[in-house]
Amino acid sequence: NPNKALGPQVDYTITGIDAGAGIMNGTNTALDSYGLRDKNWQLQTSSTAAMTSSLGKAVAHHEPIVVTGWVPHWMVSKYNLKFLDDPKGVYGKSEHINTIARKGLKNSDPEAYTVLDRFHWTPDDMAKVMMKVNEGVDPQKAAQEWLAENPDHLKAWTDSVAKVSGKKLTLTYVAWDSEIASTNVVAQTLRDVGYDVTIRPMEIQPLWASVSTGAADAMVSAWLPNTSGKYYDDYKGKFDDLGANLEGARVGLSVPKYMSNINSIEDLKN
Ligand code: PBE
Repeated sequence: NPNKALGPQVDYTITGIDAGAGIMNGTNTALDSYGLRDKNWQLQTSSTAAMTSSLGKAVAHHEPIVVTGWVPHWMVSKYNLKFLDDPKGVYGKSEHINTIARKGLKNSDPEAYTVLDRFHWTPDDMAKVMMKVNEGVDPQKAAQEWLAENPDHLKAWTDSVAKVSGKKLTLTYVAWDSEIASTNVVAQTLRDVGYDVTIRPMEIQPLWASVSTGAADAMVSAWLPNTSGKYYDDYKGKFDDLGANLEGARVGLSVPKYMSNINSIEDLKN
């Protein structure tokens, strides 16, 4: 019922994801900055899978729901979501995703370094791989399929890079849908050059520690400047920042478009 206050209809709850995600920190800040805590709003910790499942149920019944949302992600098109305006700028404007390598990779593995340095794609590209995985395709297979469908990208990233034979390389990532997609695509590209690539999922803090200590070779999961900014600052000077592999990402609070009266985070207070 769009004429009834939203809070009681959703138990004053924002449905979130895993506790370590940057978007959860951002949302806790938003609860304070917008005075939502005083109005009994709370952020529920869960996982991306549990959140998108709740979202799917709410949308099926045309019920209100407020979630932590971001792009690129298939949930936006599948469930027809909109971002709530953030007049206080808690979540920042747009985010980019950077590639971070261990110090010394450039010298020990110039071929891998070159591929990682060149790796760059668009939110649309990433969304296509995510969509395949969401439809049930194994992530490695989805990456292989996408590369076969996008030979120009594979060529641009590997052109005139010398082949190596079975050198070992470890990429770390957090098992968010976006990073499952990007990490598998980069791993597959590096395999094309002859690397024996292992990808290893972990929590966000160990992810940054892994490349900063040299335990892992690289990762392509650095959402910046806000979302992973704390880790970037904590480990600064201990890794090589190869720059953005994707621009035009965004994080914030999202609701289905049918919630026509809710357009700003401020509207949650009414
Ligand atoms: N995310 C997806 C992550 C980064 C990738 C937006 C859920 C986060 O730290 O919030």
